[in-house]
Amino acid sequence: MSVDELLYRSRFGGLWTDRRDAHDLLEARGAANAYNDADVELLAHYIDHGYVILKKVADRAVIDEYLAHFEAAWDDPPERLWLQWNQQGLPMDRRFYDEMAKVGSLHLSFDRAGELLFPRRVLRFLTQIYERPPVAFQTLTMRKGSEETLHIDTAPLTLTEPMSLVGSWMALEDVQPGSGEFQYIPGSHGVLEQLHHGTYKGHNGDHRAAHEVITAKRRLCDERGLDVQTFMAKKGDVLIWHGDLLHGGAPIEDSTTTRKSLIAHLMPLGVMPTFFDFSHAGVIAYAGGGYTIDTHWADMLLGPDPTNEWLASSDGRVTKLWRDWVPLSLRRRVSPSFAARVRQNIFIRSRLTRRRTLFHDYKGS
Ligand SMILES: O=C(O)CCC(=O)C(=O)O
Repeated sequence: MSVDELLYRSRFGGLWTDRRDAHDLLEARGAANAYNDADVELLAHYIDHGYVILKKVADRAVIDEYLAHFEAAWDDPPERLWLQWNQQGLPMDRRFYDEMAKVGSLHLSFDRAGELLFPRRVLRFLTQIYERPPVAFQTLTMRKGSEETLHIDTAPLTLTEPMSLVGSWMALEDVQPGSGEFQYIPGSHGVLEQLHHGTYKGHNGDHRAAHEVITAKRRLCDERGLDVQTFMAKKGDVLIWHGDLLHGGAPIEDSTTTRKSLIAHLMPLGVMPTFFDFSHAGVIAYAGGGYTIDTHWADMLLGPDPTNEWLASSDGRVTKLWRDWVPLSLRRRVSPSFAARVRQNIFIRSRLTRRRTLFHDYKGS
């Protein structure tokens, strides 16, 4: 057994909250007044159960503004806005208004995105587990429940530090019973780690291997008596979950209901997603704290337009850190199946943007 395996539950290391001695660290830090009592309680809960619920943390006025922006986007979408529907990436279109569609990174065109994604208590908690500033690398905004089967995010959303992945789910309205509530299995992050083909943290597009990992994880949860819980959230409540926590959306029993929600997928500053070629993306700092990846990387290639809404909504600092930071060797080390998936994604994306020529440099690497 390697030193890392002794120190961490995962063979891929993790945050300090993933260490086997996390409770000792927490106790020592609490005693040194690094955290207040409420912090200690939340952090201990996160270590043991792999999630925390922060009630009424988001400003309702900001949520209402975001919902108005979301509503308007169906008829007049911001440039390049896309959605996921039925496993496909498609341009935003009102045809999907009443469907189970996930709208990607709408926050980039929203003036108050920093306030929405990083309410004070959310920012505090993320900064405590990361010990670095948090970065939202992707958001998904939904009108309806996803009916997504229980899964773990570390499988599709690979990062240079795979175990630093965290999700946040915000209720944009009070959740109604039967609306396809967000579900999760407390403690499922802590069962014996299951890897794809016994080796990979990410599934790299191999859905059969992903299914095997989920099935094995669920069996381990059953053996431990870990049960599915439902998040009956009120507007403005946020649930933050560990990348290895099983979660998903319950079946929709009442199709007349909406379940407006916002997911952010997060990592610490300095980490890099590897499930997609983000090497041209910049990072935007929000005035109140926290960052986002600017996924309008095509704009970065062409030169950012300072009048862009997304740029105006930040404090104006757009850094090329991302591009400079990524070692060029990284892209040469990806497995063939991962590279194939990247190319497939690039093709889908390029059909959306009709700018295929922008990607020739990746293919050449
Ligand atoms: O909001 C939900 O229903 C869960 C969605 C989810 O986990 C996902 O999009 O990966």
